[in-house]
Amino acid sequence: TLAVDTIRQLADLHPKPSNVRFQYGTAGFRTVASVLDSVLFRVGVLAGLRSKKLDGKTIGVMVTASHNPEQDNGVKLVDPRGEMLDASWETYATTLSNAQTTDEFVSELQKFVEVLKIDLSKPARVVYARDTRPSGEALVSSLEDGLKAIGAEGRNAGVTTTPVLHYLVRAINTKGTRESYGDDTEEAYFLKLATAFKKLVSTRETPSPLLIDCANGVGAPIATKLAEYLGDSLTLVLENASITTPGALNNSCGADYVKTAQKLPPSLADRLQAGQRGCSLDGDADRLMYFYLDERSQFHMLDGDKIAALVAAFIVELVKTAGLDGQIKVGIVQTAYANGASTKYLSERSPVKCVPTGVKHLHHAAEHYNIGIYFEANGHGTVLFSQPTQELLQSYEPTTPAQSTALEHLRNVNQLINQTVGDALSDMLLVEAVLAHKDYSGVEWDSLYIDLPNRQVKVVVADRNQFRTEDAERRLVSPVGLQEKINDLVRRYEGGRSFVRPSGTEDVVRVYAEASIRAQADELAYRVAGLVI
Ligand code: NG1
Ligand code: ZN
Repeated sequence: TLAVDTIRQLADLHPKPSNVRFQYGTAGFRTVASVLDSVLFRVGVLAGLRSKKLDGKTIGVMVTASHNPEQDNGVKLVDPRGEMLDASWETYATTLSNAQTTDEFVSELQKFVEVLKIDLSKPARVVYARDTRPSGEALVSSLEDGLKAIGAEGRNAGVTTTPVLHYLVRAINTKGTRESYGDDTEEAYFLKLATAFKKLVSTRETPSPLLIDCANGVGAPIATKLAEYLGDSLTLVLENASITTPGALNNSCGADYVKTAQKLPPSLADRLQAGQRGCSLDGDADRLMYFYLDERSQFHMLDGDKIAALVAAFIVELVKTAGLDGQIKVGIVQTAYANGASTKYLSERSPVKCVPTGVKHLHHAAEHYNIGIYFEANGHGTVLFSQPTQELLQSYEPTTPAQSTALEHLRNVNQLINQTVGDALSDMLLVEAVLAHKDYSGVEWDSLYIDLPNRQVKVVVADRNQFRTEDAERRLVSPVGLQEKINDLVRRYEGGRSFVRPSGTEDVVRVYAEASIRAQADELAYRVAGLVI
């Protein structure tokens, strides 16, 4: 049975604020940090139950609010293979977080244990980490109270990136098995990435230094450590690495700023040389945006779609050169936010599937391919090699030197890419490796295809739940009649495309529009926004 007295005592220390409704959304719980104390406690308890339910497998908990402002925080759970929490448990998380009193909380817990048939005698193990947010330390101690309440064994992975935490979860749970993912330490993660990268670029010229905008977040200390492992193979120049300056996190910098403003962070204005490659991480280093300035100091952005195009072309070519194109099918997964030009480019090379926003949708769709490549336009993405494909890469016997080299590269890409979740640093090394192989600068990469001008706007509405979509969020079914009005507008714009959907992470509705001409894309976005209000 549950240790009800202990749970009560500890739960009383973390009362739920009244008048707040929590929701476990696409990125877990995420809101202003000051109201999250009870949520963290309860997530601790829930993580313990999840672990017990899965026979003591280790569950991950990440405390972060990613690209959100510094005063926000959040928490999400990671399942044993390093993937997002199973969707059916999201509802339990929401219910538990909204229990108004300790009594209500305890009775909800008892209900779960019964309904889900959780064997409480099983062990519970949880590994957790946080980003650099000042609110993180106190929230982690609330989480620890939750673990204590349910009797879970906790392992504190300290201040690290979301992808490192996902790596650790998978490494812990696959230790000593055929699917072993590596040692369960941060050092092993760095070594795995750096070793694969060095092998991939060993025959290439050393790339010129890469500037990294760390968003003044946890990417800074982690990239600093990674740089030591990379040695001379790649020089990283870290900018926006002030993790203790109040208010600096994600402020006019980072991957989300670059993607939405479509601008160079002002802090980099005299840091980035013309022609030099630069990239931005977000606040927990799971998103990556590249960019460069041309000779006229014009800013060019290379987003998640451009990364997908670069990586997909490389992998498809390697598979073919290795003589494996009959056996390995490569597929791409995107969302409605993918630039229309990227979808066109990619579908000429591989099957492309469109799924609703949110990593779990992309990840699951990508699992259906032998090699599944997914990237959100905002720079979150990865490449998944199915288990049989990984085994094939190990056992395959090449018949020519060219096949042998391509096979070796594929094996190294498989090691380099973080297959649990989008990982800005792992993705960055993959991009650098491909650029080195292709002898591409930002200019050649950028010219794979020309982005259609596009604009995203947020609209604050009375109730975003009124907005419901179908067809991978490309069409509204509610409010009734609105989609027809959007269609009428879109028809008037050359190359026009627009869609509206409720955000899963903010209390807003998002409008996306693209058109052949910049001014038209902007105008279409604002006019559709006008329909939504
Ligand atoms: P919402 O707020 O549901 O649009 C945003 C991003 C997603 C995803 C999640 C999780 C856009 C348009 N949306 O979701 O792609 O990254 O945050 O962080 O970028
Ligand atoms: Zn993030």
